[in-house]
Amino acid sequence: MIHLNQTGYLPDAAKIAIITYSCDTFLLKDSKTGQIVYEGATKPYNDEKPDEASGDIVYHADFSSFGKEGTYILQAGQSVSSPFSISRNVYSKLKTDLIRSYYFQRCGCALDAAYAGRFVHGCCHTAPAALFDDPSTKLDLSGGWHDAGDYGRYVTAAATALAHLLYAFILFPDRFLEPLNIPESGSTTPDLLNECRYELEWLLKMQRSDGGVFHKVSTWHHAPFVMPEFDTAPLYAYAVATPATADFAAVTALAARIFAPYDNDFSEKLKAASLLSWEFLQTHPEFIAFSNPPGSGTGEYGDSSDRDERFWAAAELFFLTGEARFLDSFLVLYMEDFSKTALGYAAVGGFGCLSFYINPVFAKVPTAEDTTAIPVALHIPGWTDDYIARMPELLNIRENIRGDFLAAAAHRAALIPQNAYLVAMQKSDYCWGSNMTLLNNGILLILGFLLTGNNEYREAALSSLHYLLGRNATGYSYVTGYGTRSCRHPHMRTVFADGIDEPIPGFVSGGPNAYLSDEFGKRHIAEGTPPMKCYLDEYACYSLNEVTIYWNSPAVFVTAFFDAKS
Ligand code: 9MR
Ligand code: ZN
Repeated sequence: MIHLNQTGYLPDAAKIAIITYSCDTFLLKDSKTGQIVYEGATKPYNDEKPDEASGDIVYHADFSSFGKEGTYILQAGQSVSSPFSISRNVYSKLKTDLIRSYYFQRCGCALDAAYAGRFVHGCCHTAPAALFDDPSTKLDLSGGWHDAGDYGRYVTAAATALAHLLYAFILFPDRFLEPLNIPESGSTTPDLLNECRYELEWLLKMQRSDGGVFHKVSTWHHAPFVMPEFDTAPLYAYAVATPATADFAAVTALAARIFAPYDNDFSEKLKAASLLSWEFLQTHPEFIAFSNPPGSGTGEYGDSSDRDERFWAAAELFFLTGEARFLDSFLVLYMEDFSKTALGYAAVGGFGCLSFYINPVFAKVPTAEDTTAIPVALHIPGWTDDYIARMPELLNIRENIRGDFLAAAAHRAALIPQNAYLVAMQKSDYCWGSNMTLLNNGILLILGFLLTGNNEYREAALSSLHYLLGRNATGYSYVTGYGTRSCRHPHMRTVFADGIDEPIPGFVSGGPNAYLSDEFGKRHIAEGTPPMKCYLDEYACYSLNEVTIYWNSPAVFVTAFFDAKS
């Protein structure tokens, strides 16, 4: 087969297709006219030795120097590739659909045909939730986004998705100006923020009056494969936990800062909620973990520490309020031993560092010559003379943060030439939700580029998109609706039950998982299958083919970065 990015390539970027059979030359043809536009020789990868991650012996067809916009197919021997585009806007529509996926995950309302087209659903999950420890107490926890293929709503997962989306907005605000055709479109607030607000309004309901935050609201077991309005089992507000509480404090502070110019009242509400959760964390310095009550079966989202979540909250509250107590906590926690580059749902240290690094109090004015300056255009209060005196100390921390991000980017970039599919992944990365690792690597590589101006990092980041969109050993594009061979049967209740053949477009599948954690996968994937091939496009495969809000969000970050308008 010929594996390439089935959506396509930017004109100025490297363009390499991967061929899994022996051939010497290849042709690039205009997909409509059949006219040959480019010819080249293939290059055997690694002396025709099988690749560890995929098991494949491959040949690379490099047509990087061809940059004319159009739609093409690549032919090598008798086989032809999927058609793909070369265009400056090649990721625009994809970016929009990746963001619109959040509208399709809205809970607590009906999806209207005006916005959802064929993919409507009725109003769901509006019944009050019973407090798990005291079921006679009922709470309104309606709203927010369904987490994934299931209908649970989980705070740490929500905070992660919001973090990817909101930091992308801070870094590249000009990529989020197009209307998304959601109910709030037409307001003066960018639609990405309107969509995030839907989640934030729900998040605010998850806070208890003492500032503690419920870990999740869900039924006792996952629903059967029915549309959400038919999932009427009782809802529970599960226990308060400190990772959820600290994530809540972090992301509401971040959102308060971002929403201030658009809606001051909402911003103030977010700020007050964030401060209240911070107070809870101060009176509960101990780690309050969450684990599923015995016999229950919805998502657990366990964690082994809350130090990184507290760290992220301290960073955001410092930049929101300018108060020294938050800076002091941030500096103490920074010295502790947790990943400073992780951007996941259990490890969030990277969000705290990113927040600190990109804050405008440190930013230089960007110029054409100096690509290391990061453009940020948000209002930040509280920068006083005291901090100017502490600047050398802060700049020192910032330099360390830069070093950590660069080390992570360099480590990831170095993996690319070591595997046949030229992706920044190692064997152990092919676990449940491997596409999140893939896309978070894309973010780290984008940061590598922004911090150095080194184009190799930009190319390396693109390799994550190429893999996601088809240049991988299964040949699937892991985004529904994108590519001629994209996944069509994601483990997603709405997509299964809506009676429509096509999946809703714009959802990222979890991707290959060598640990095969679901029954169908275990039965149908042979032992010893190389990790990159441990994938099936099957509804039953929740450990290979589910979707989640925090797998779409790093994809939004990466596509938004590459969707530059100039
Ligand atoms: O994404 C999560 C993955 O990293 C874990 O290995 C897995 C098992 O604990 O859970 C995944 O999260 C699922 C969550 O628990 C419930 N909603 C769907 C999520 C994706 O499969
Ligand atoms: Zn719902």
